[in-house]
Amino acid sequence: LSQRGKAALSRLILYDVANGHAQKHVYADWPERGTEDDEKRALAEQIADLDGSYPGGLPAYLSKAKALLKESADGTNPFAEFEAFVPEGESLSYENPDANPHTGMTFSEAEQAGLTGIGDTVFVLVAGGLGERLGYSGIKLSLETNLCTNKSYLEVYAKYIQAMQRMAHLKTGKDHIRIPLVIMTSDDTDPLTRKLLKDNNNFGFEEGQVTIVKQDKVAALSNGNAGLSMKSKWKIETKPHGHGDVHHLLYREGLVDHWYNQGKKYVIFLQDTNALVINSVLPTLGVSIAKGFHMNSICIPRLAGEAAGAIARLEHKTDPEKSLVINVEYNQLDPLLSSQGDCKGDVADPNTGYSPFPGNANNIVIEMSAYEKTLRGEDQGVVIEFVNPKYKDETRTEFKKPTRLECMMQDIPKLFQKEMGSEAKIGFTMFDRWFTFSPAKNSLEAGVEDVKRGGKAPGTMSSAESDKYIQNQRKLKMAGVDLDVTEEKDLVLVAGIPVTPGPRIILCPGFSITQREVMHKIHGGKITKRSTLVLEGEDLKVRNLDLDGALVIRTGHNCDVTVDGLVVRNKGFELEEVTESAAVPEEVAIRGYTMKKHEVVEIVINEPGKYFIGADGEVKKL
Ligand code: UPG
Repeated sequence: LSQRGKAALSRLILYDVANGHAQKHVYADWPERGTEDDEKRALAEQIADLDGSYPGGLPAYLSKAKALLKESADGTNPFAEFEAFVPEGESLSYENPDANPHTGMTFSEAEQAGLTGIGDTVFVLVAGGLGERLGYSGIKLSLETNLCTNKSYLEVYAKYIQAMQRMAHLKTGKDHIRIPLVIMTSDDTDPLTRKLLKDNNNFGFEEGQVTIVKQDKVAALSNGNAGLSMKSKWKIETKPHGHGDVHHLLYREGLVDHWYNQGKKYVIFLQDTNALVINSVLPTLGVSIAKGFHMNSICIPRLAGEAAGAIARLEHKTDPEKSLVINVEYNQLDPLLSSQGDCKGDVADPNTGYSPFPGNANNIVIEMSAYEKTLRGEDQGVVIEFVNPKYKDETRTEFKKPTRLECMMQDIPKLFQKEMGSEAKIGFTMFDRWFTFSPAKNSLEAGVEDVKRGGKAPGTMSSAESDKYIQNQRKLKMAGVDLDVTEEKDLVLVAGIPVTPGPRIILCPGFSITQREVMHKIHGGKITKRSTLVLEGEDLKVRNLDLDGALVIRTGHNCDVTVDGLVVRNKGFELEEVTESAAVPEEVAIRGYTMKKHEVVEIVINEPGKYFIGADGEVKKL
């Protein structure tokens, strides 16, 4: 055995001998020297890897697991000492011109406040999860957000961050603003994430601007004594540890320290498949700056029973110092609310139709100095873990399948509280659902079942795409364009999922992010329901457009383009439902349709200059 293998194995044996021999099956009864030596070596190396990647090593992992598994078997209620209340937070609505009473800012002012700070931020994209629920075997970041531009989730986030650099420069006058992006991958997603970046020239990021950190899996456990689960005689089974790994990883890799020393002010956490969230980042940051929040979670009205966590104020029954505002995960909310208050569980408030608790979009804005200080604490960013075994029967002794410790990134408030006490300012900001939240998480089949049961948020690839169009309909409507905004009653079923009949509108991040920009760049005009419109270009203005068909306008850097009175008539694009899902690639099957591009007017201008496009669509250089 290698030195490190031998050392790690000895540590495991010493721990196990003193703690009940739950791991004997791993190291006892090894055949004598000369037999299966390579296998022994490989196992010892794996033990050393597991030991090295967990703070405190494998013994720390196993003893935590044993304690948590005992609590789980005993049916201990993790919230026994707390009572859950609906917390008070900030709220902002794109369509509401009034100021938020707490911050004194309107929606647009919050965006502009966010712009003053966005150049000093860092983005972290947690993307270690596999699309198991989605029924997709590739990486979720590679999925197309919509079939008009075919841009992937990763490309949308990348272009958004790059647009933020440009806008931060315009707002602050600072030159060469570079916003770093960290992507957390796992063994399941790492090679394909790297390939996606490489195949697309890093989506326009500069050399060194994107960092990939990979989370490690943890050992799987086969019984209530935290016995290690063996995949084979010489291999320990491993499983993902959850997105909570991100904090310790950023700390361990020295990134937080580095950013702090560079003067970066905020870290913004994104998830893999919610393209709408980029709308809410700037105003949330604006609120964080105005209120001095150390942590600010993006929230939306939550549907009762939805697979989205709830932000709750947990009041400790005896020690107010321990009370905190934190996410209660969706699988824990119903048991918690069934044992407290009116004991009705996770049900809707009849007045609003939503859960009274804000829904957690799980996009978090964290202030850097508080983050750095917290991560330097004894837990080193290791957030509290939990265990969620599925038991074979009521005796709660045997598992249906091996389990493991898990952790979630939104549990960081507990560490803030530990390191900063009552100084920690934890808040959240609520936005409209249409504006902020429509992730692609579920397979088409699961989505269809949900819709049949009356569900309003199937969370499929198709509902995510449809919600993206609807969001842009609403933005253009507000900018004075005559078009139909799809309401719930107008949705049409495609492959069993209610989607917008159109118009399908994509405003690329490079075209507009802020309300001020949309209002400035778009003016008047009309768009029919069957139409498709794609706008991309930092200095593109579209006035009095008359669209019945498909139109794509893309303009490059330093191209000042005004379109006024353009009339477009063509066959446009059309959705075609897939009837035989077995015969099409997985990414088509999970959506349930393809986009037939019959006819389109495409205007592409890349040569710097000033241009005008009138009714006939002719491009005139001025
Ligand atoms: N992820 C990792 N590593 C893991 C597991 C997940 O990076 O080991 C990533 C994953 O790629 C995704 C994110 O973490 O970007 C969230 O994972 P997902 O499986 O989509 O989470 P959910 O169980 O749907 O729940 C999360 C939050 C919940 C919130 C919801 C909003 O835990 O509180 O309401 O996302 O979509």
